[in-house]
Amino acid sequence: MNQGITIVRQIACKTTYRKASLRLMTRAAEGNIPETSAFNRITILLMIALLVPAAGHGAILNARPRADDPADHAFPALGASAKRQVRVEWNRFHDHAGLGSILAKLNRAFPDLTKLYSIGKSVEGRDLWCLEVTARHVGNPDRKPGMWIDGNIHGGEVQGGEVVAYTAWYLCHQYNRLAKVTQLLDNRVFYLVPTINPDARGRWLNARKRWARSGVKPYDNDRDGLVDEDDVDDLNGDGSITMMRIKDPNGRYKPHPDYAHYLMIRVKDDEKGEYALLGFEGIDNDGDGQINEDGPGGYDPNRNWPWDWQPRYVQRGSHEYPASLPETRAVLDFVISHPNIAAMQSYHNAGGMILRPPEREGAVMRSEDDRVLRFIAGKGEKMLPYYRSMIVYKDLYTVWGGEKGWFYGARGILGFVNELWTSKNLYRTGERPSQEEAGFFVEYLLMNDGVVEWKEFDHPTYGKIEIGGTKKEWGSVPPSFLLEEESHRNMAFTLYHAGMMPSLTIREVAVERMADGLHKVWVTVENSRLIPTRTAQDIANHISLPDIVSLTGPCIRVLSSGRVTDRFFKRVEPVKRRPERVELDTIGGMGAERVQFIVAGSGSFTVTVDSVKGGLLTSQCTLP
Ligand SMILES: [Ca+2]
Ligand SMILES: [Ca+2]
Ligand SMILES: [Ca+2]
Ligand SMILES: [Ca+2]
Ligand SMILES: [Zn+2]
Repeated sequence: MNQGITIVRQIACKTTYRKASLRLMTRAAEGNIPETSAFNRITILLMIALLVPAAGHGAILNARPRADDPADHAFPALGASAKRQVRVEWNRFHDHAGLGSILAKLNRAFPDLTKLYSIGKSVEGRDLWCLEVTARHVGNPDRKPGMWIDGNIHGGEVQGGEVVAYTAWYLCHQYNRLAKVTQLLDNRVFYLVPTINPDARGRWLNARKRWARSGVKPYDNDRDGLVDEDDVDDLNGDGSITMMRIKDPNGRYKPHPDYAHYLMIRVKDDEKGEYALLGFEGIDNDGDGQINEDGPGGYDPNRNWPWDWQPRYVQRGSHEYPASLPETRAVLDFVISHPNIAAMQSYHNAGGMILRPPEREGAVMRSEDDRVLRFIAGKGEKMLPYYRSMIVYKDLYTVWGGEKGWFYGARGILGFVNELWTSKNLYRTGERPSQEEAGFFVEYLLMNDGVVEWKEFDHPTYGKIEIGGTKKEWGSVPPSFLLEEESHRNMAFTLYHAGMMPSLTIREVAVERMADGLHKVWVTVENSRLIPTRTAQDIANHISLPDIVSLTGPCIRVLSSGRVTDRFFKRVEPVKRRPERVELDTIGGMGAERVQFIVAGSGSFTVTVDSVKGGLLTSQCTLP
């Protein structure tokens, strides 16, 4: 019989592998192999040769790799170290408690680099957690140039939270490993607040709300005297708010022929439709003849800032008055009490934009400041594929009372809003994908994850309808496997920006002997970064205190002093009173300022540079 073939068939099945080989071994040992053709005999001998070692160590056949943590056996790809004191999966979204626990773990693992506190509370009493990250043992953290970074002011724009938390995680783990990060934390302080709208973040993530731009302070959107009385409803109870449609021969929609399970398209102008769309899942909860007209909140936290604020008849969503929301108020108080903040970054989504003020036509933006912002944004365009550097009012739309407008206008702080994620990243062709290309992505790369198949439902108002379509996660946030990339690239842009905050050194203290026992002391203070200690907006409006260069010594008296306006012709603009200190408007980006003191006396003296946004520096010298 055809024994050889039988055996081959048996060993193809893992579980019978050992049995077959043992049976064969036994038969071979007994010399009991049946007569077969020469071909089969060779096959059998070959099989025996292959099976002998396996039979001799039967245990190997049941062996499995140890099921310990693969991370313990992992090698780092470039970009992040293998040593991860705090392990976080960066391919998912965390709720407020999740983000908080990441910060708490970082704080516990890196006490020398972090301080964790709440800057205030949300409407529902959630803490706005801030992780302060800096090398706490190097210099005074409060005197380092600071960068404010927040995310998620619009509750549904969740990935901003992940980018900020990733930034905290990355900075902590790369300190003392990458020189660039070490330098940043030695010389700068980061105020990282992953979410400044935790209530609505939670609603988007957990309650499956479709839109959660607003915070959750009760608000009567339709002015009927009832507050938040008609939110969307998860009618089919699947945990997601999707769309409603109704069969209608006069409707203007039909299912896409190739992606019918999720994509509805408009029919051609001369084509008959099959369906009418009825908006998001919901019923008329209050019987006013409208569906989903007044959900929780219903304002826009990014229109509530006390700069260029306008009431709701000019700016929709601005809420009752500037900073009427506790979250806005908490950020304002923090920023005002931290005048060392010299840069800001806020994360929204989506669209792939690096947005800078002005936010309305005619609003202030001084050309010196714009030049700096433009340069930094230009770097960002190279770091962030398909992101574009844009001006809010010109390239997007008008915003009254926006956050970054306030940072610049009221505080003189340069900053950006990044609109995270662009669908151009689905295929990286630089083109926005067509409906069909998006459908292809959903079907073949996401295996239809995020799609709810259309199913019939009996609606109290509409009658027989269908519910289905895509879940909220499709479209404005990246899929899991692209989320970490988005976080890293945006963080890298922000760290570049942080690196451009002023960096001061007392380059030179030159002493020159004069007549009558007097000395002339020249101090050169250098700013080796792009951002000035005080922006043009700051100087023009006296927002922060001027930079002060002073000279003191136990046996020294300063007779006169001034800013050197021309170092070659030695022109000096003298100070009128208190000659021991010279006030400077700013120390420009990639530039230097010189100050002259005429002093009497002898012995040691100290030169101090006290810059609100540039830090506190001293230099000890002695008169010859
Ligand atoms: Ca209402
Ligand atoms: Ca409302
Ligand atoms: Ca549903
Ligand atoms: Ca209603
Ligand atoms: Zn937004």
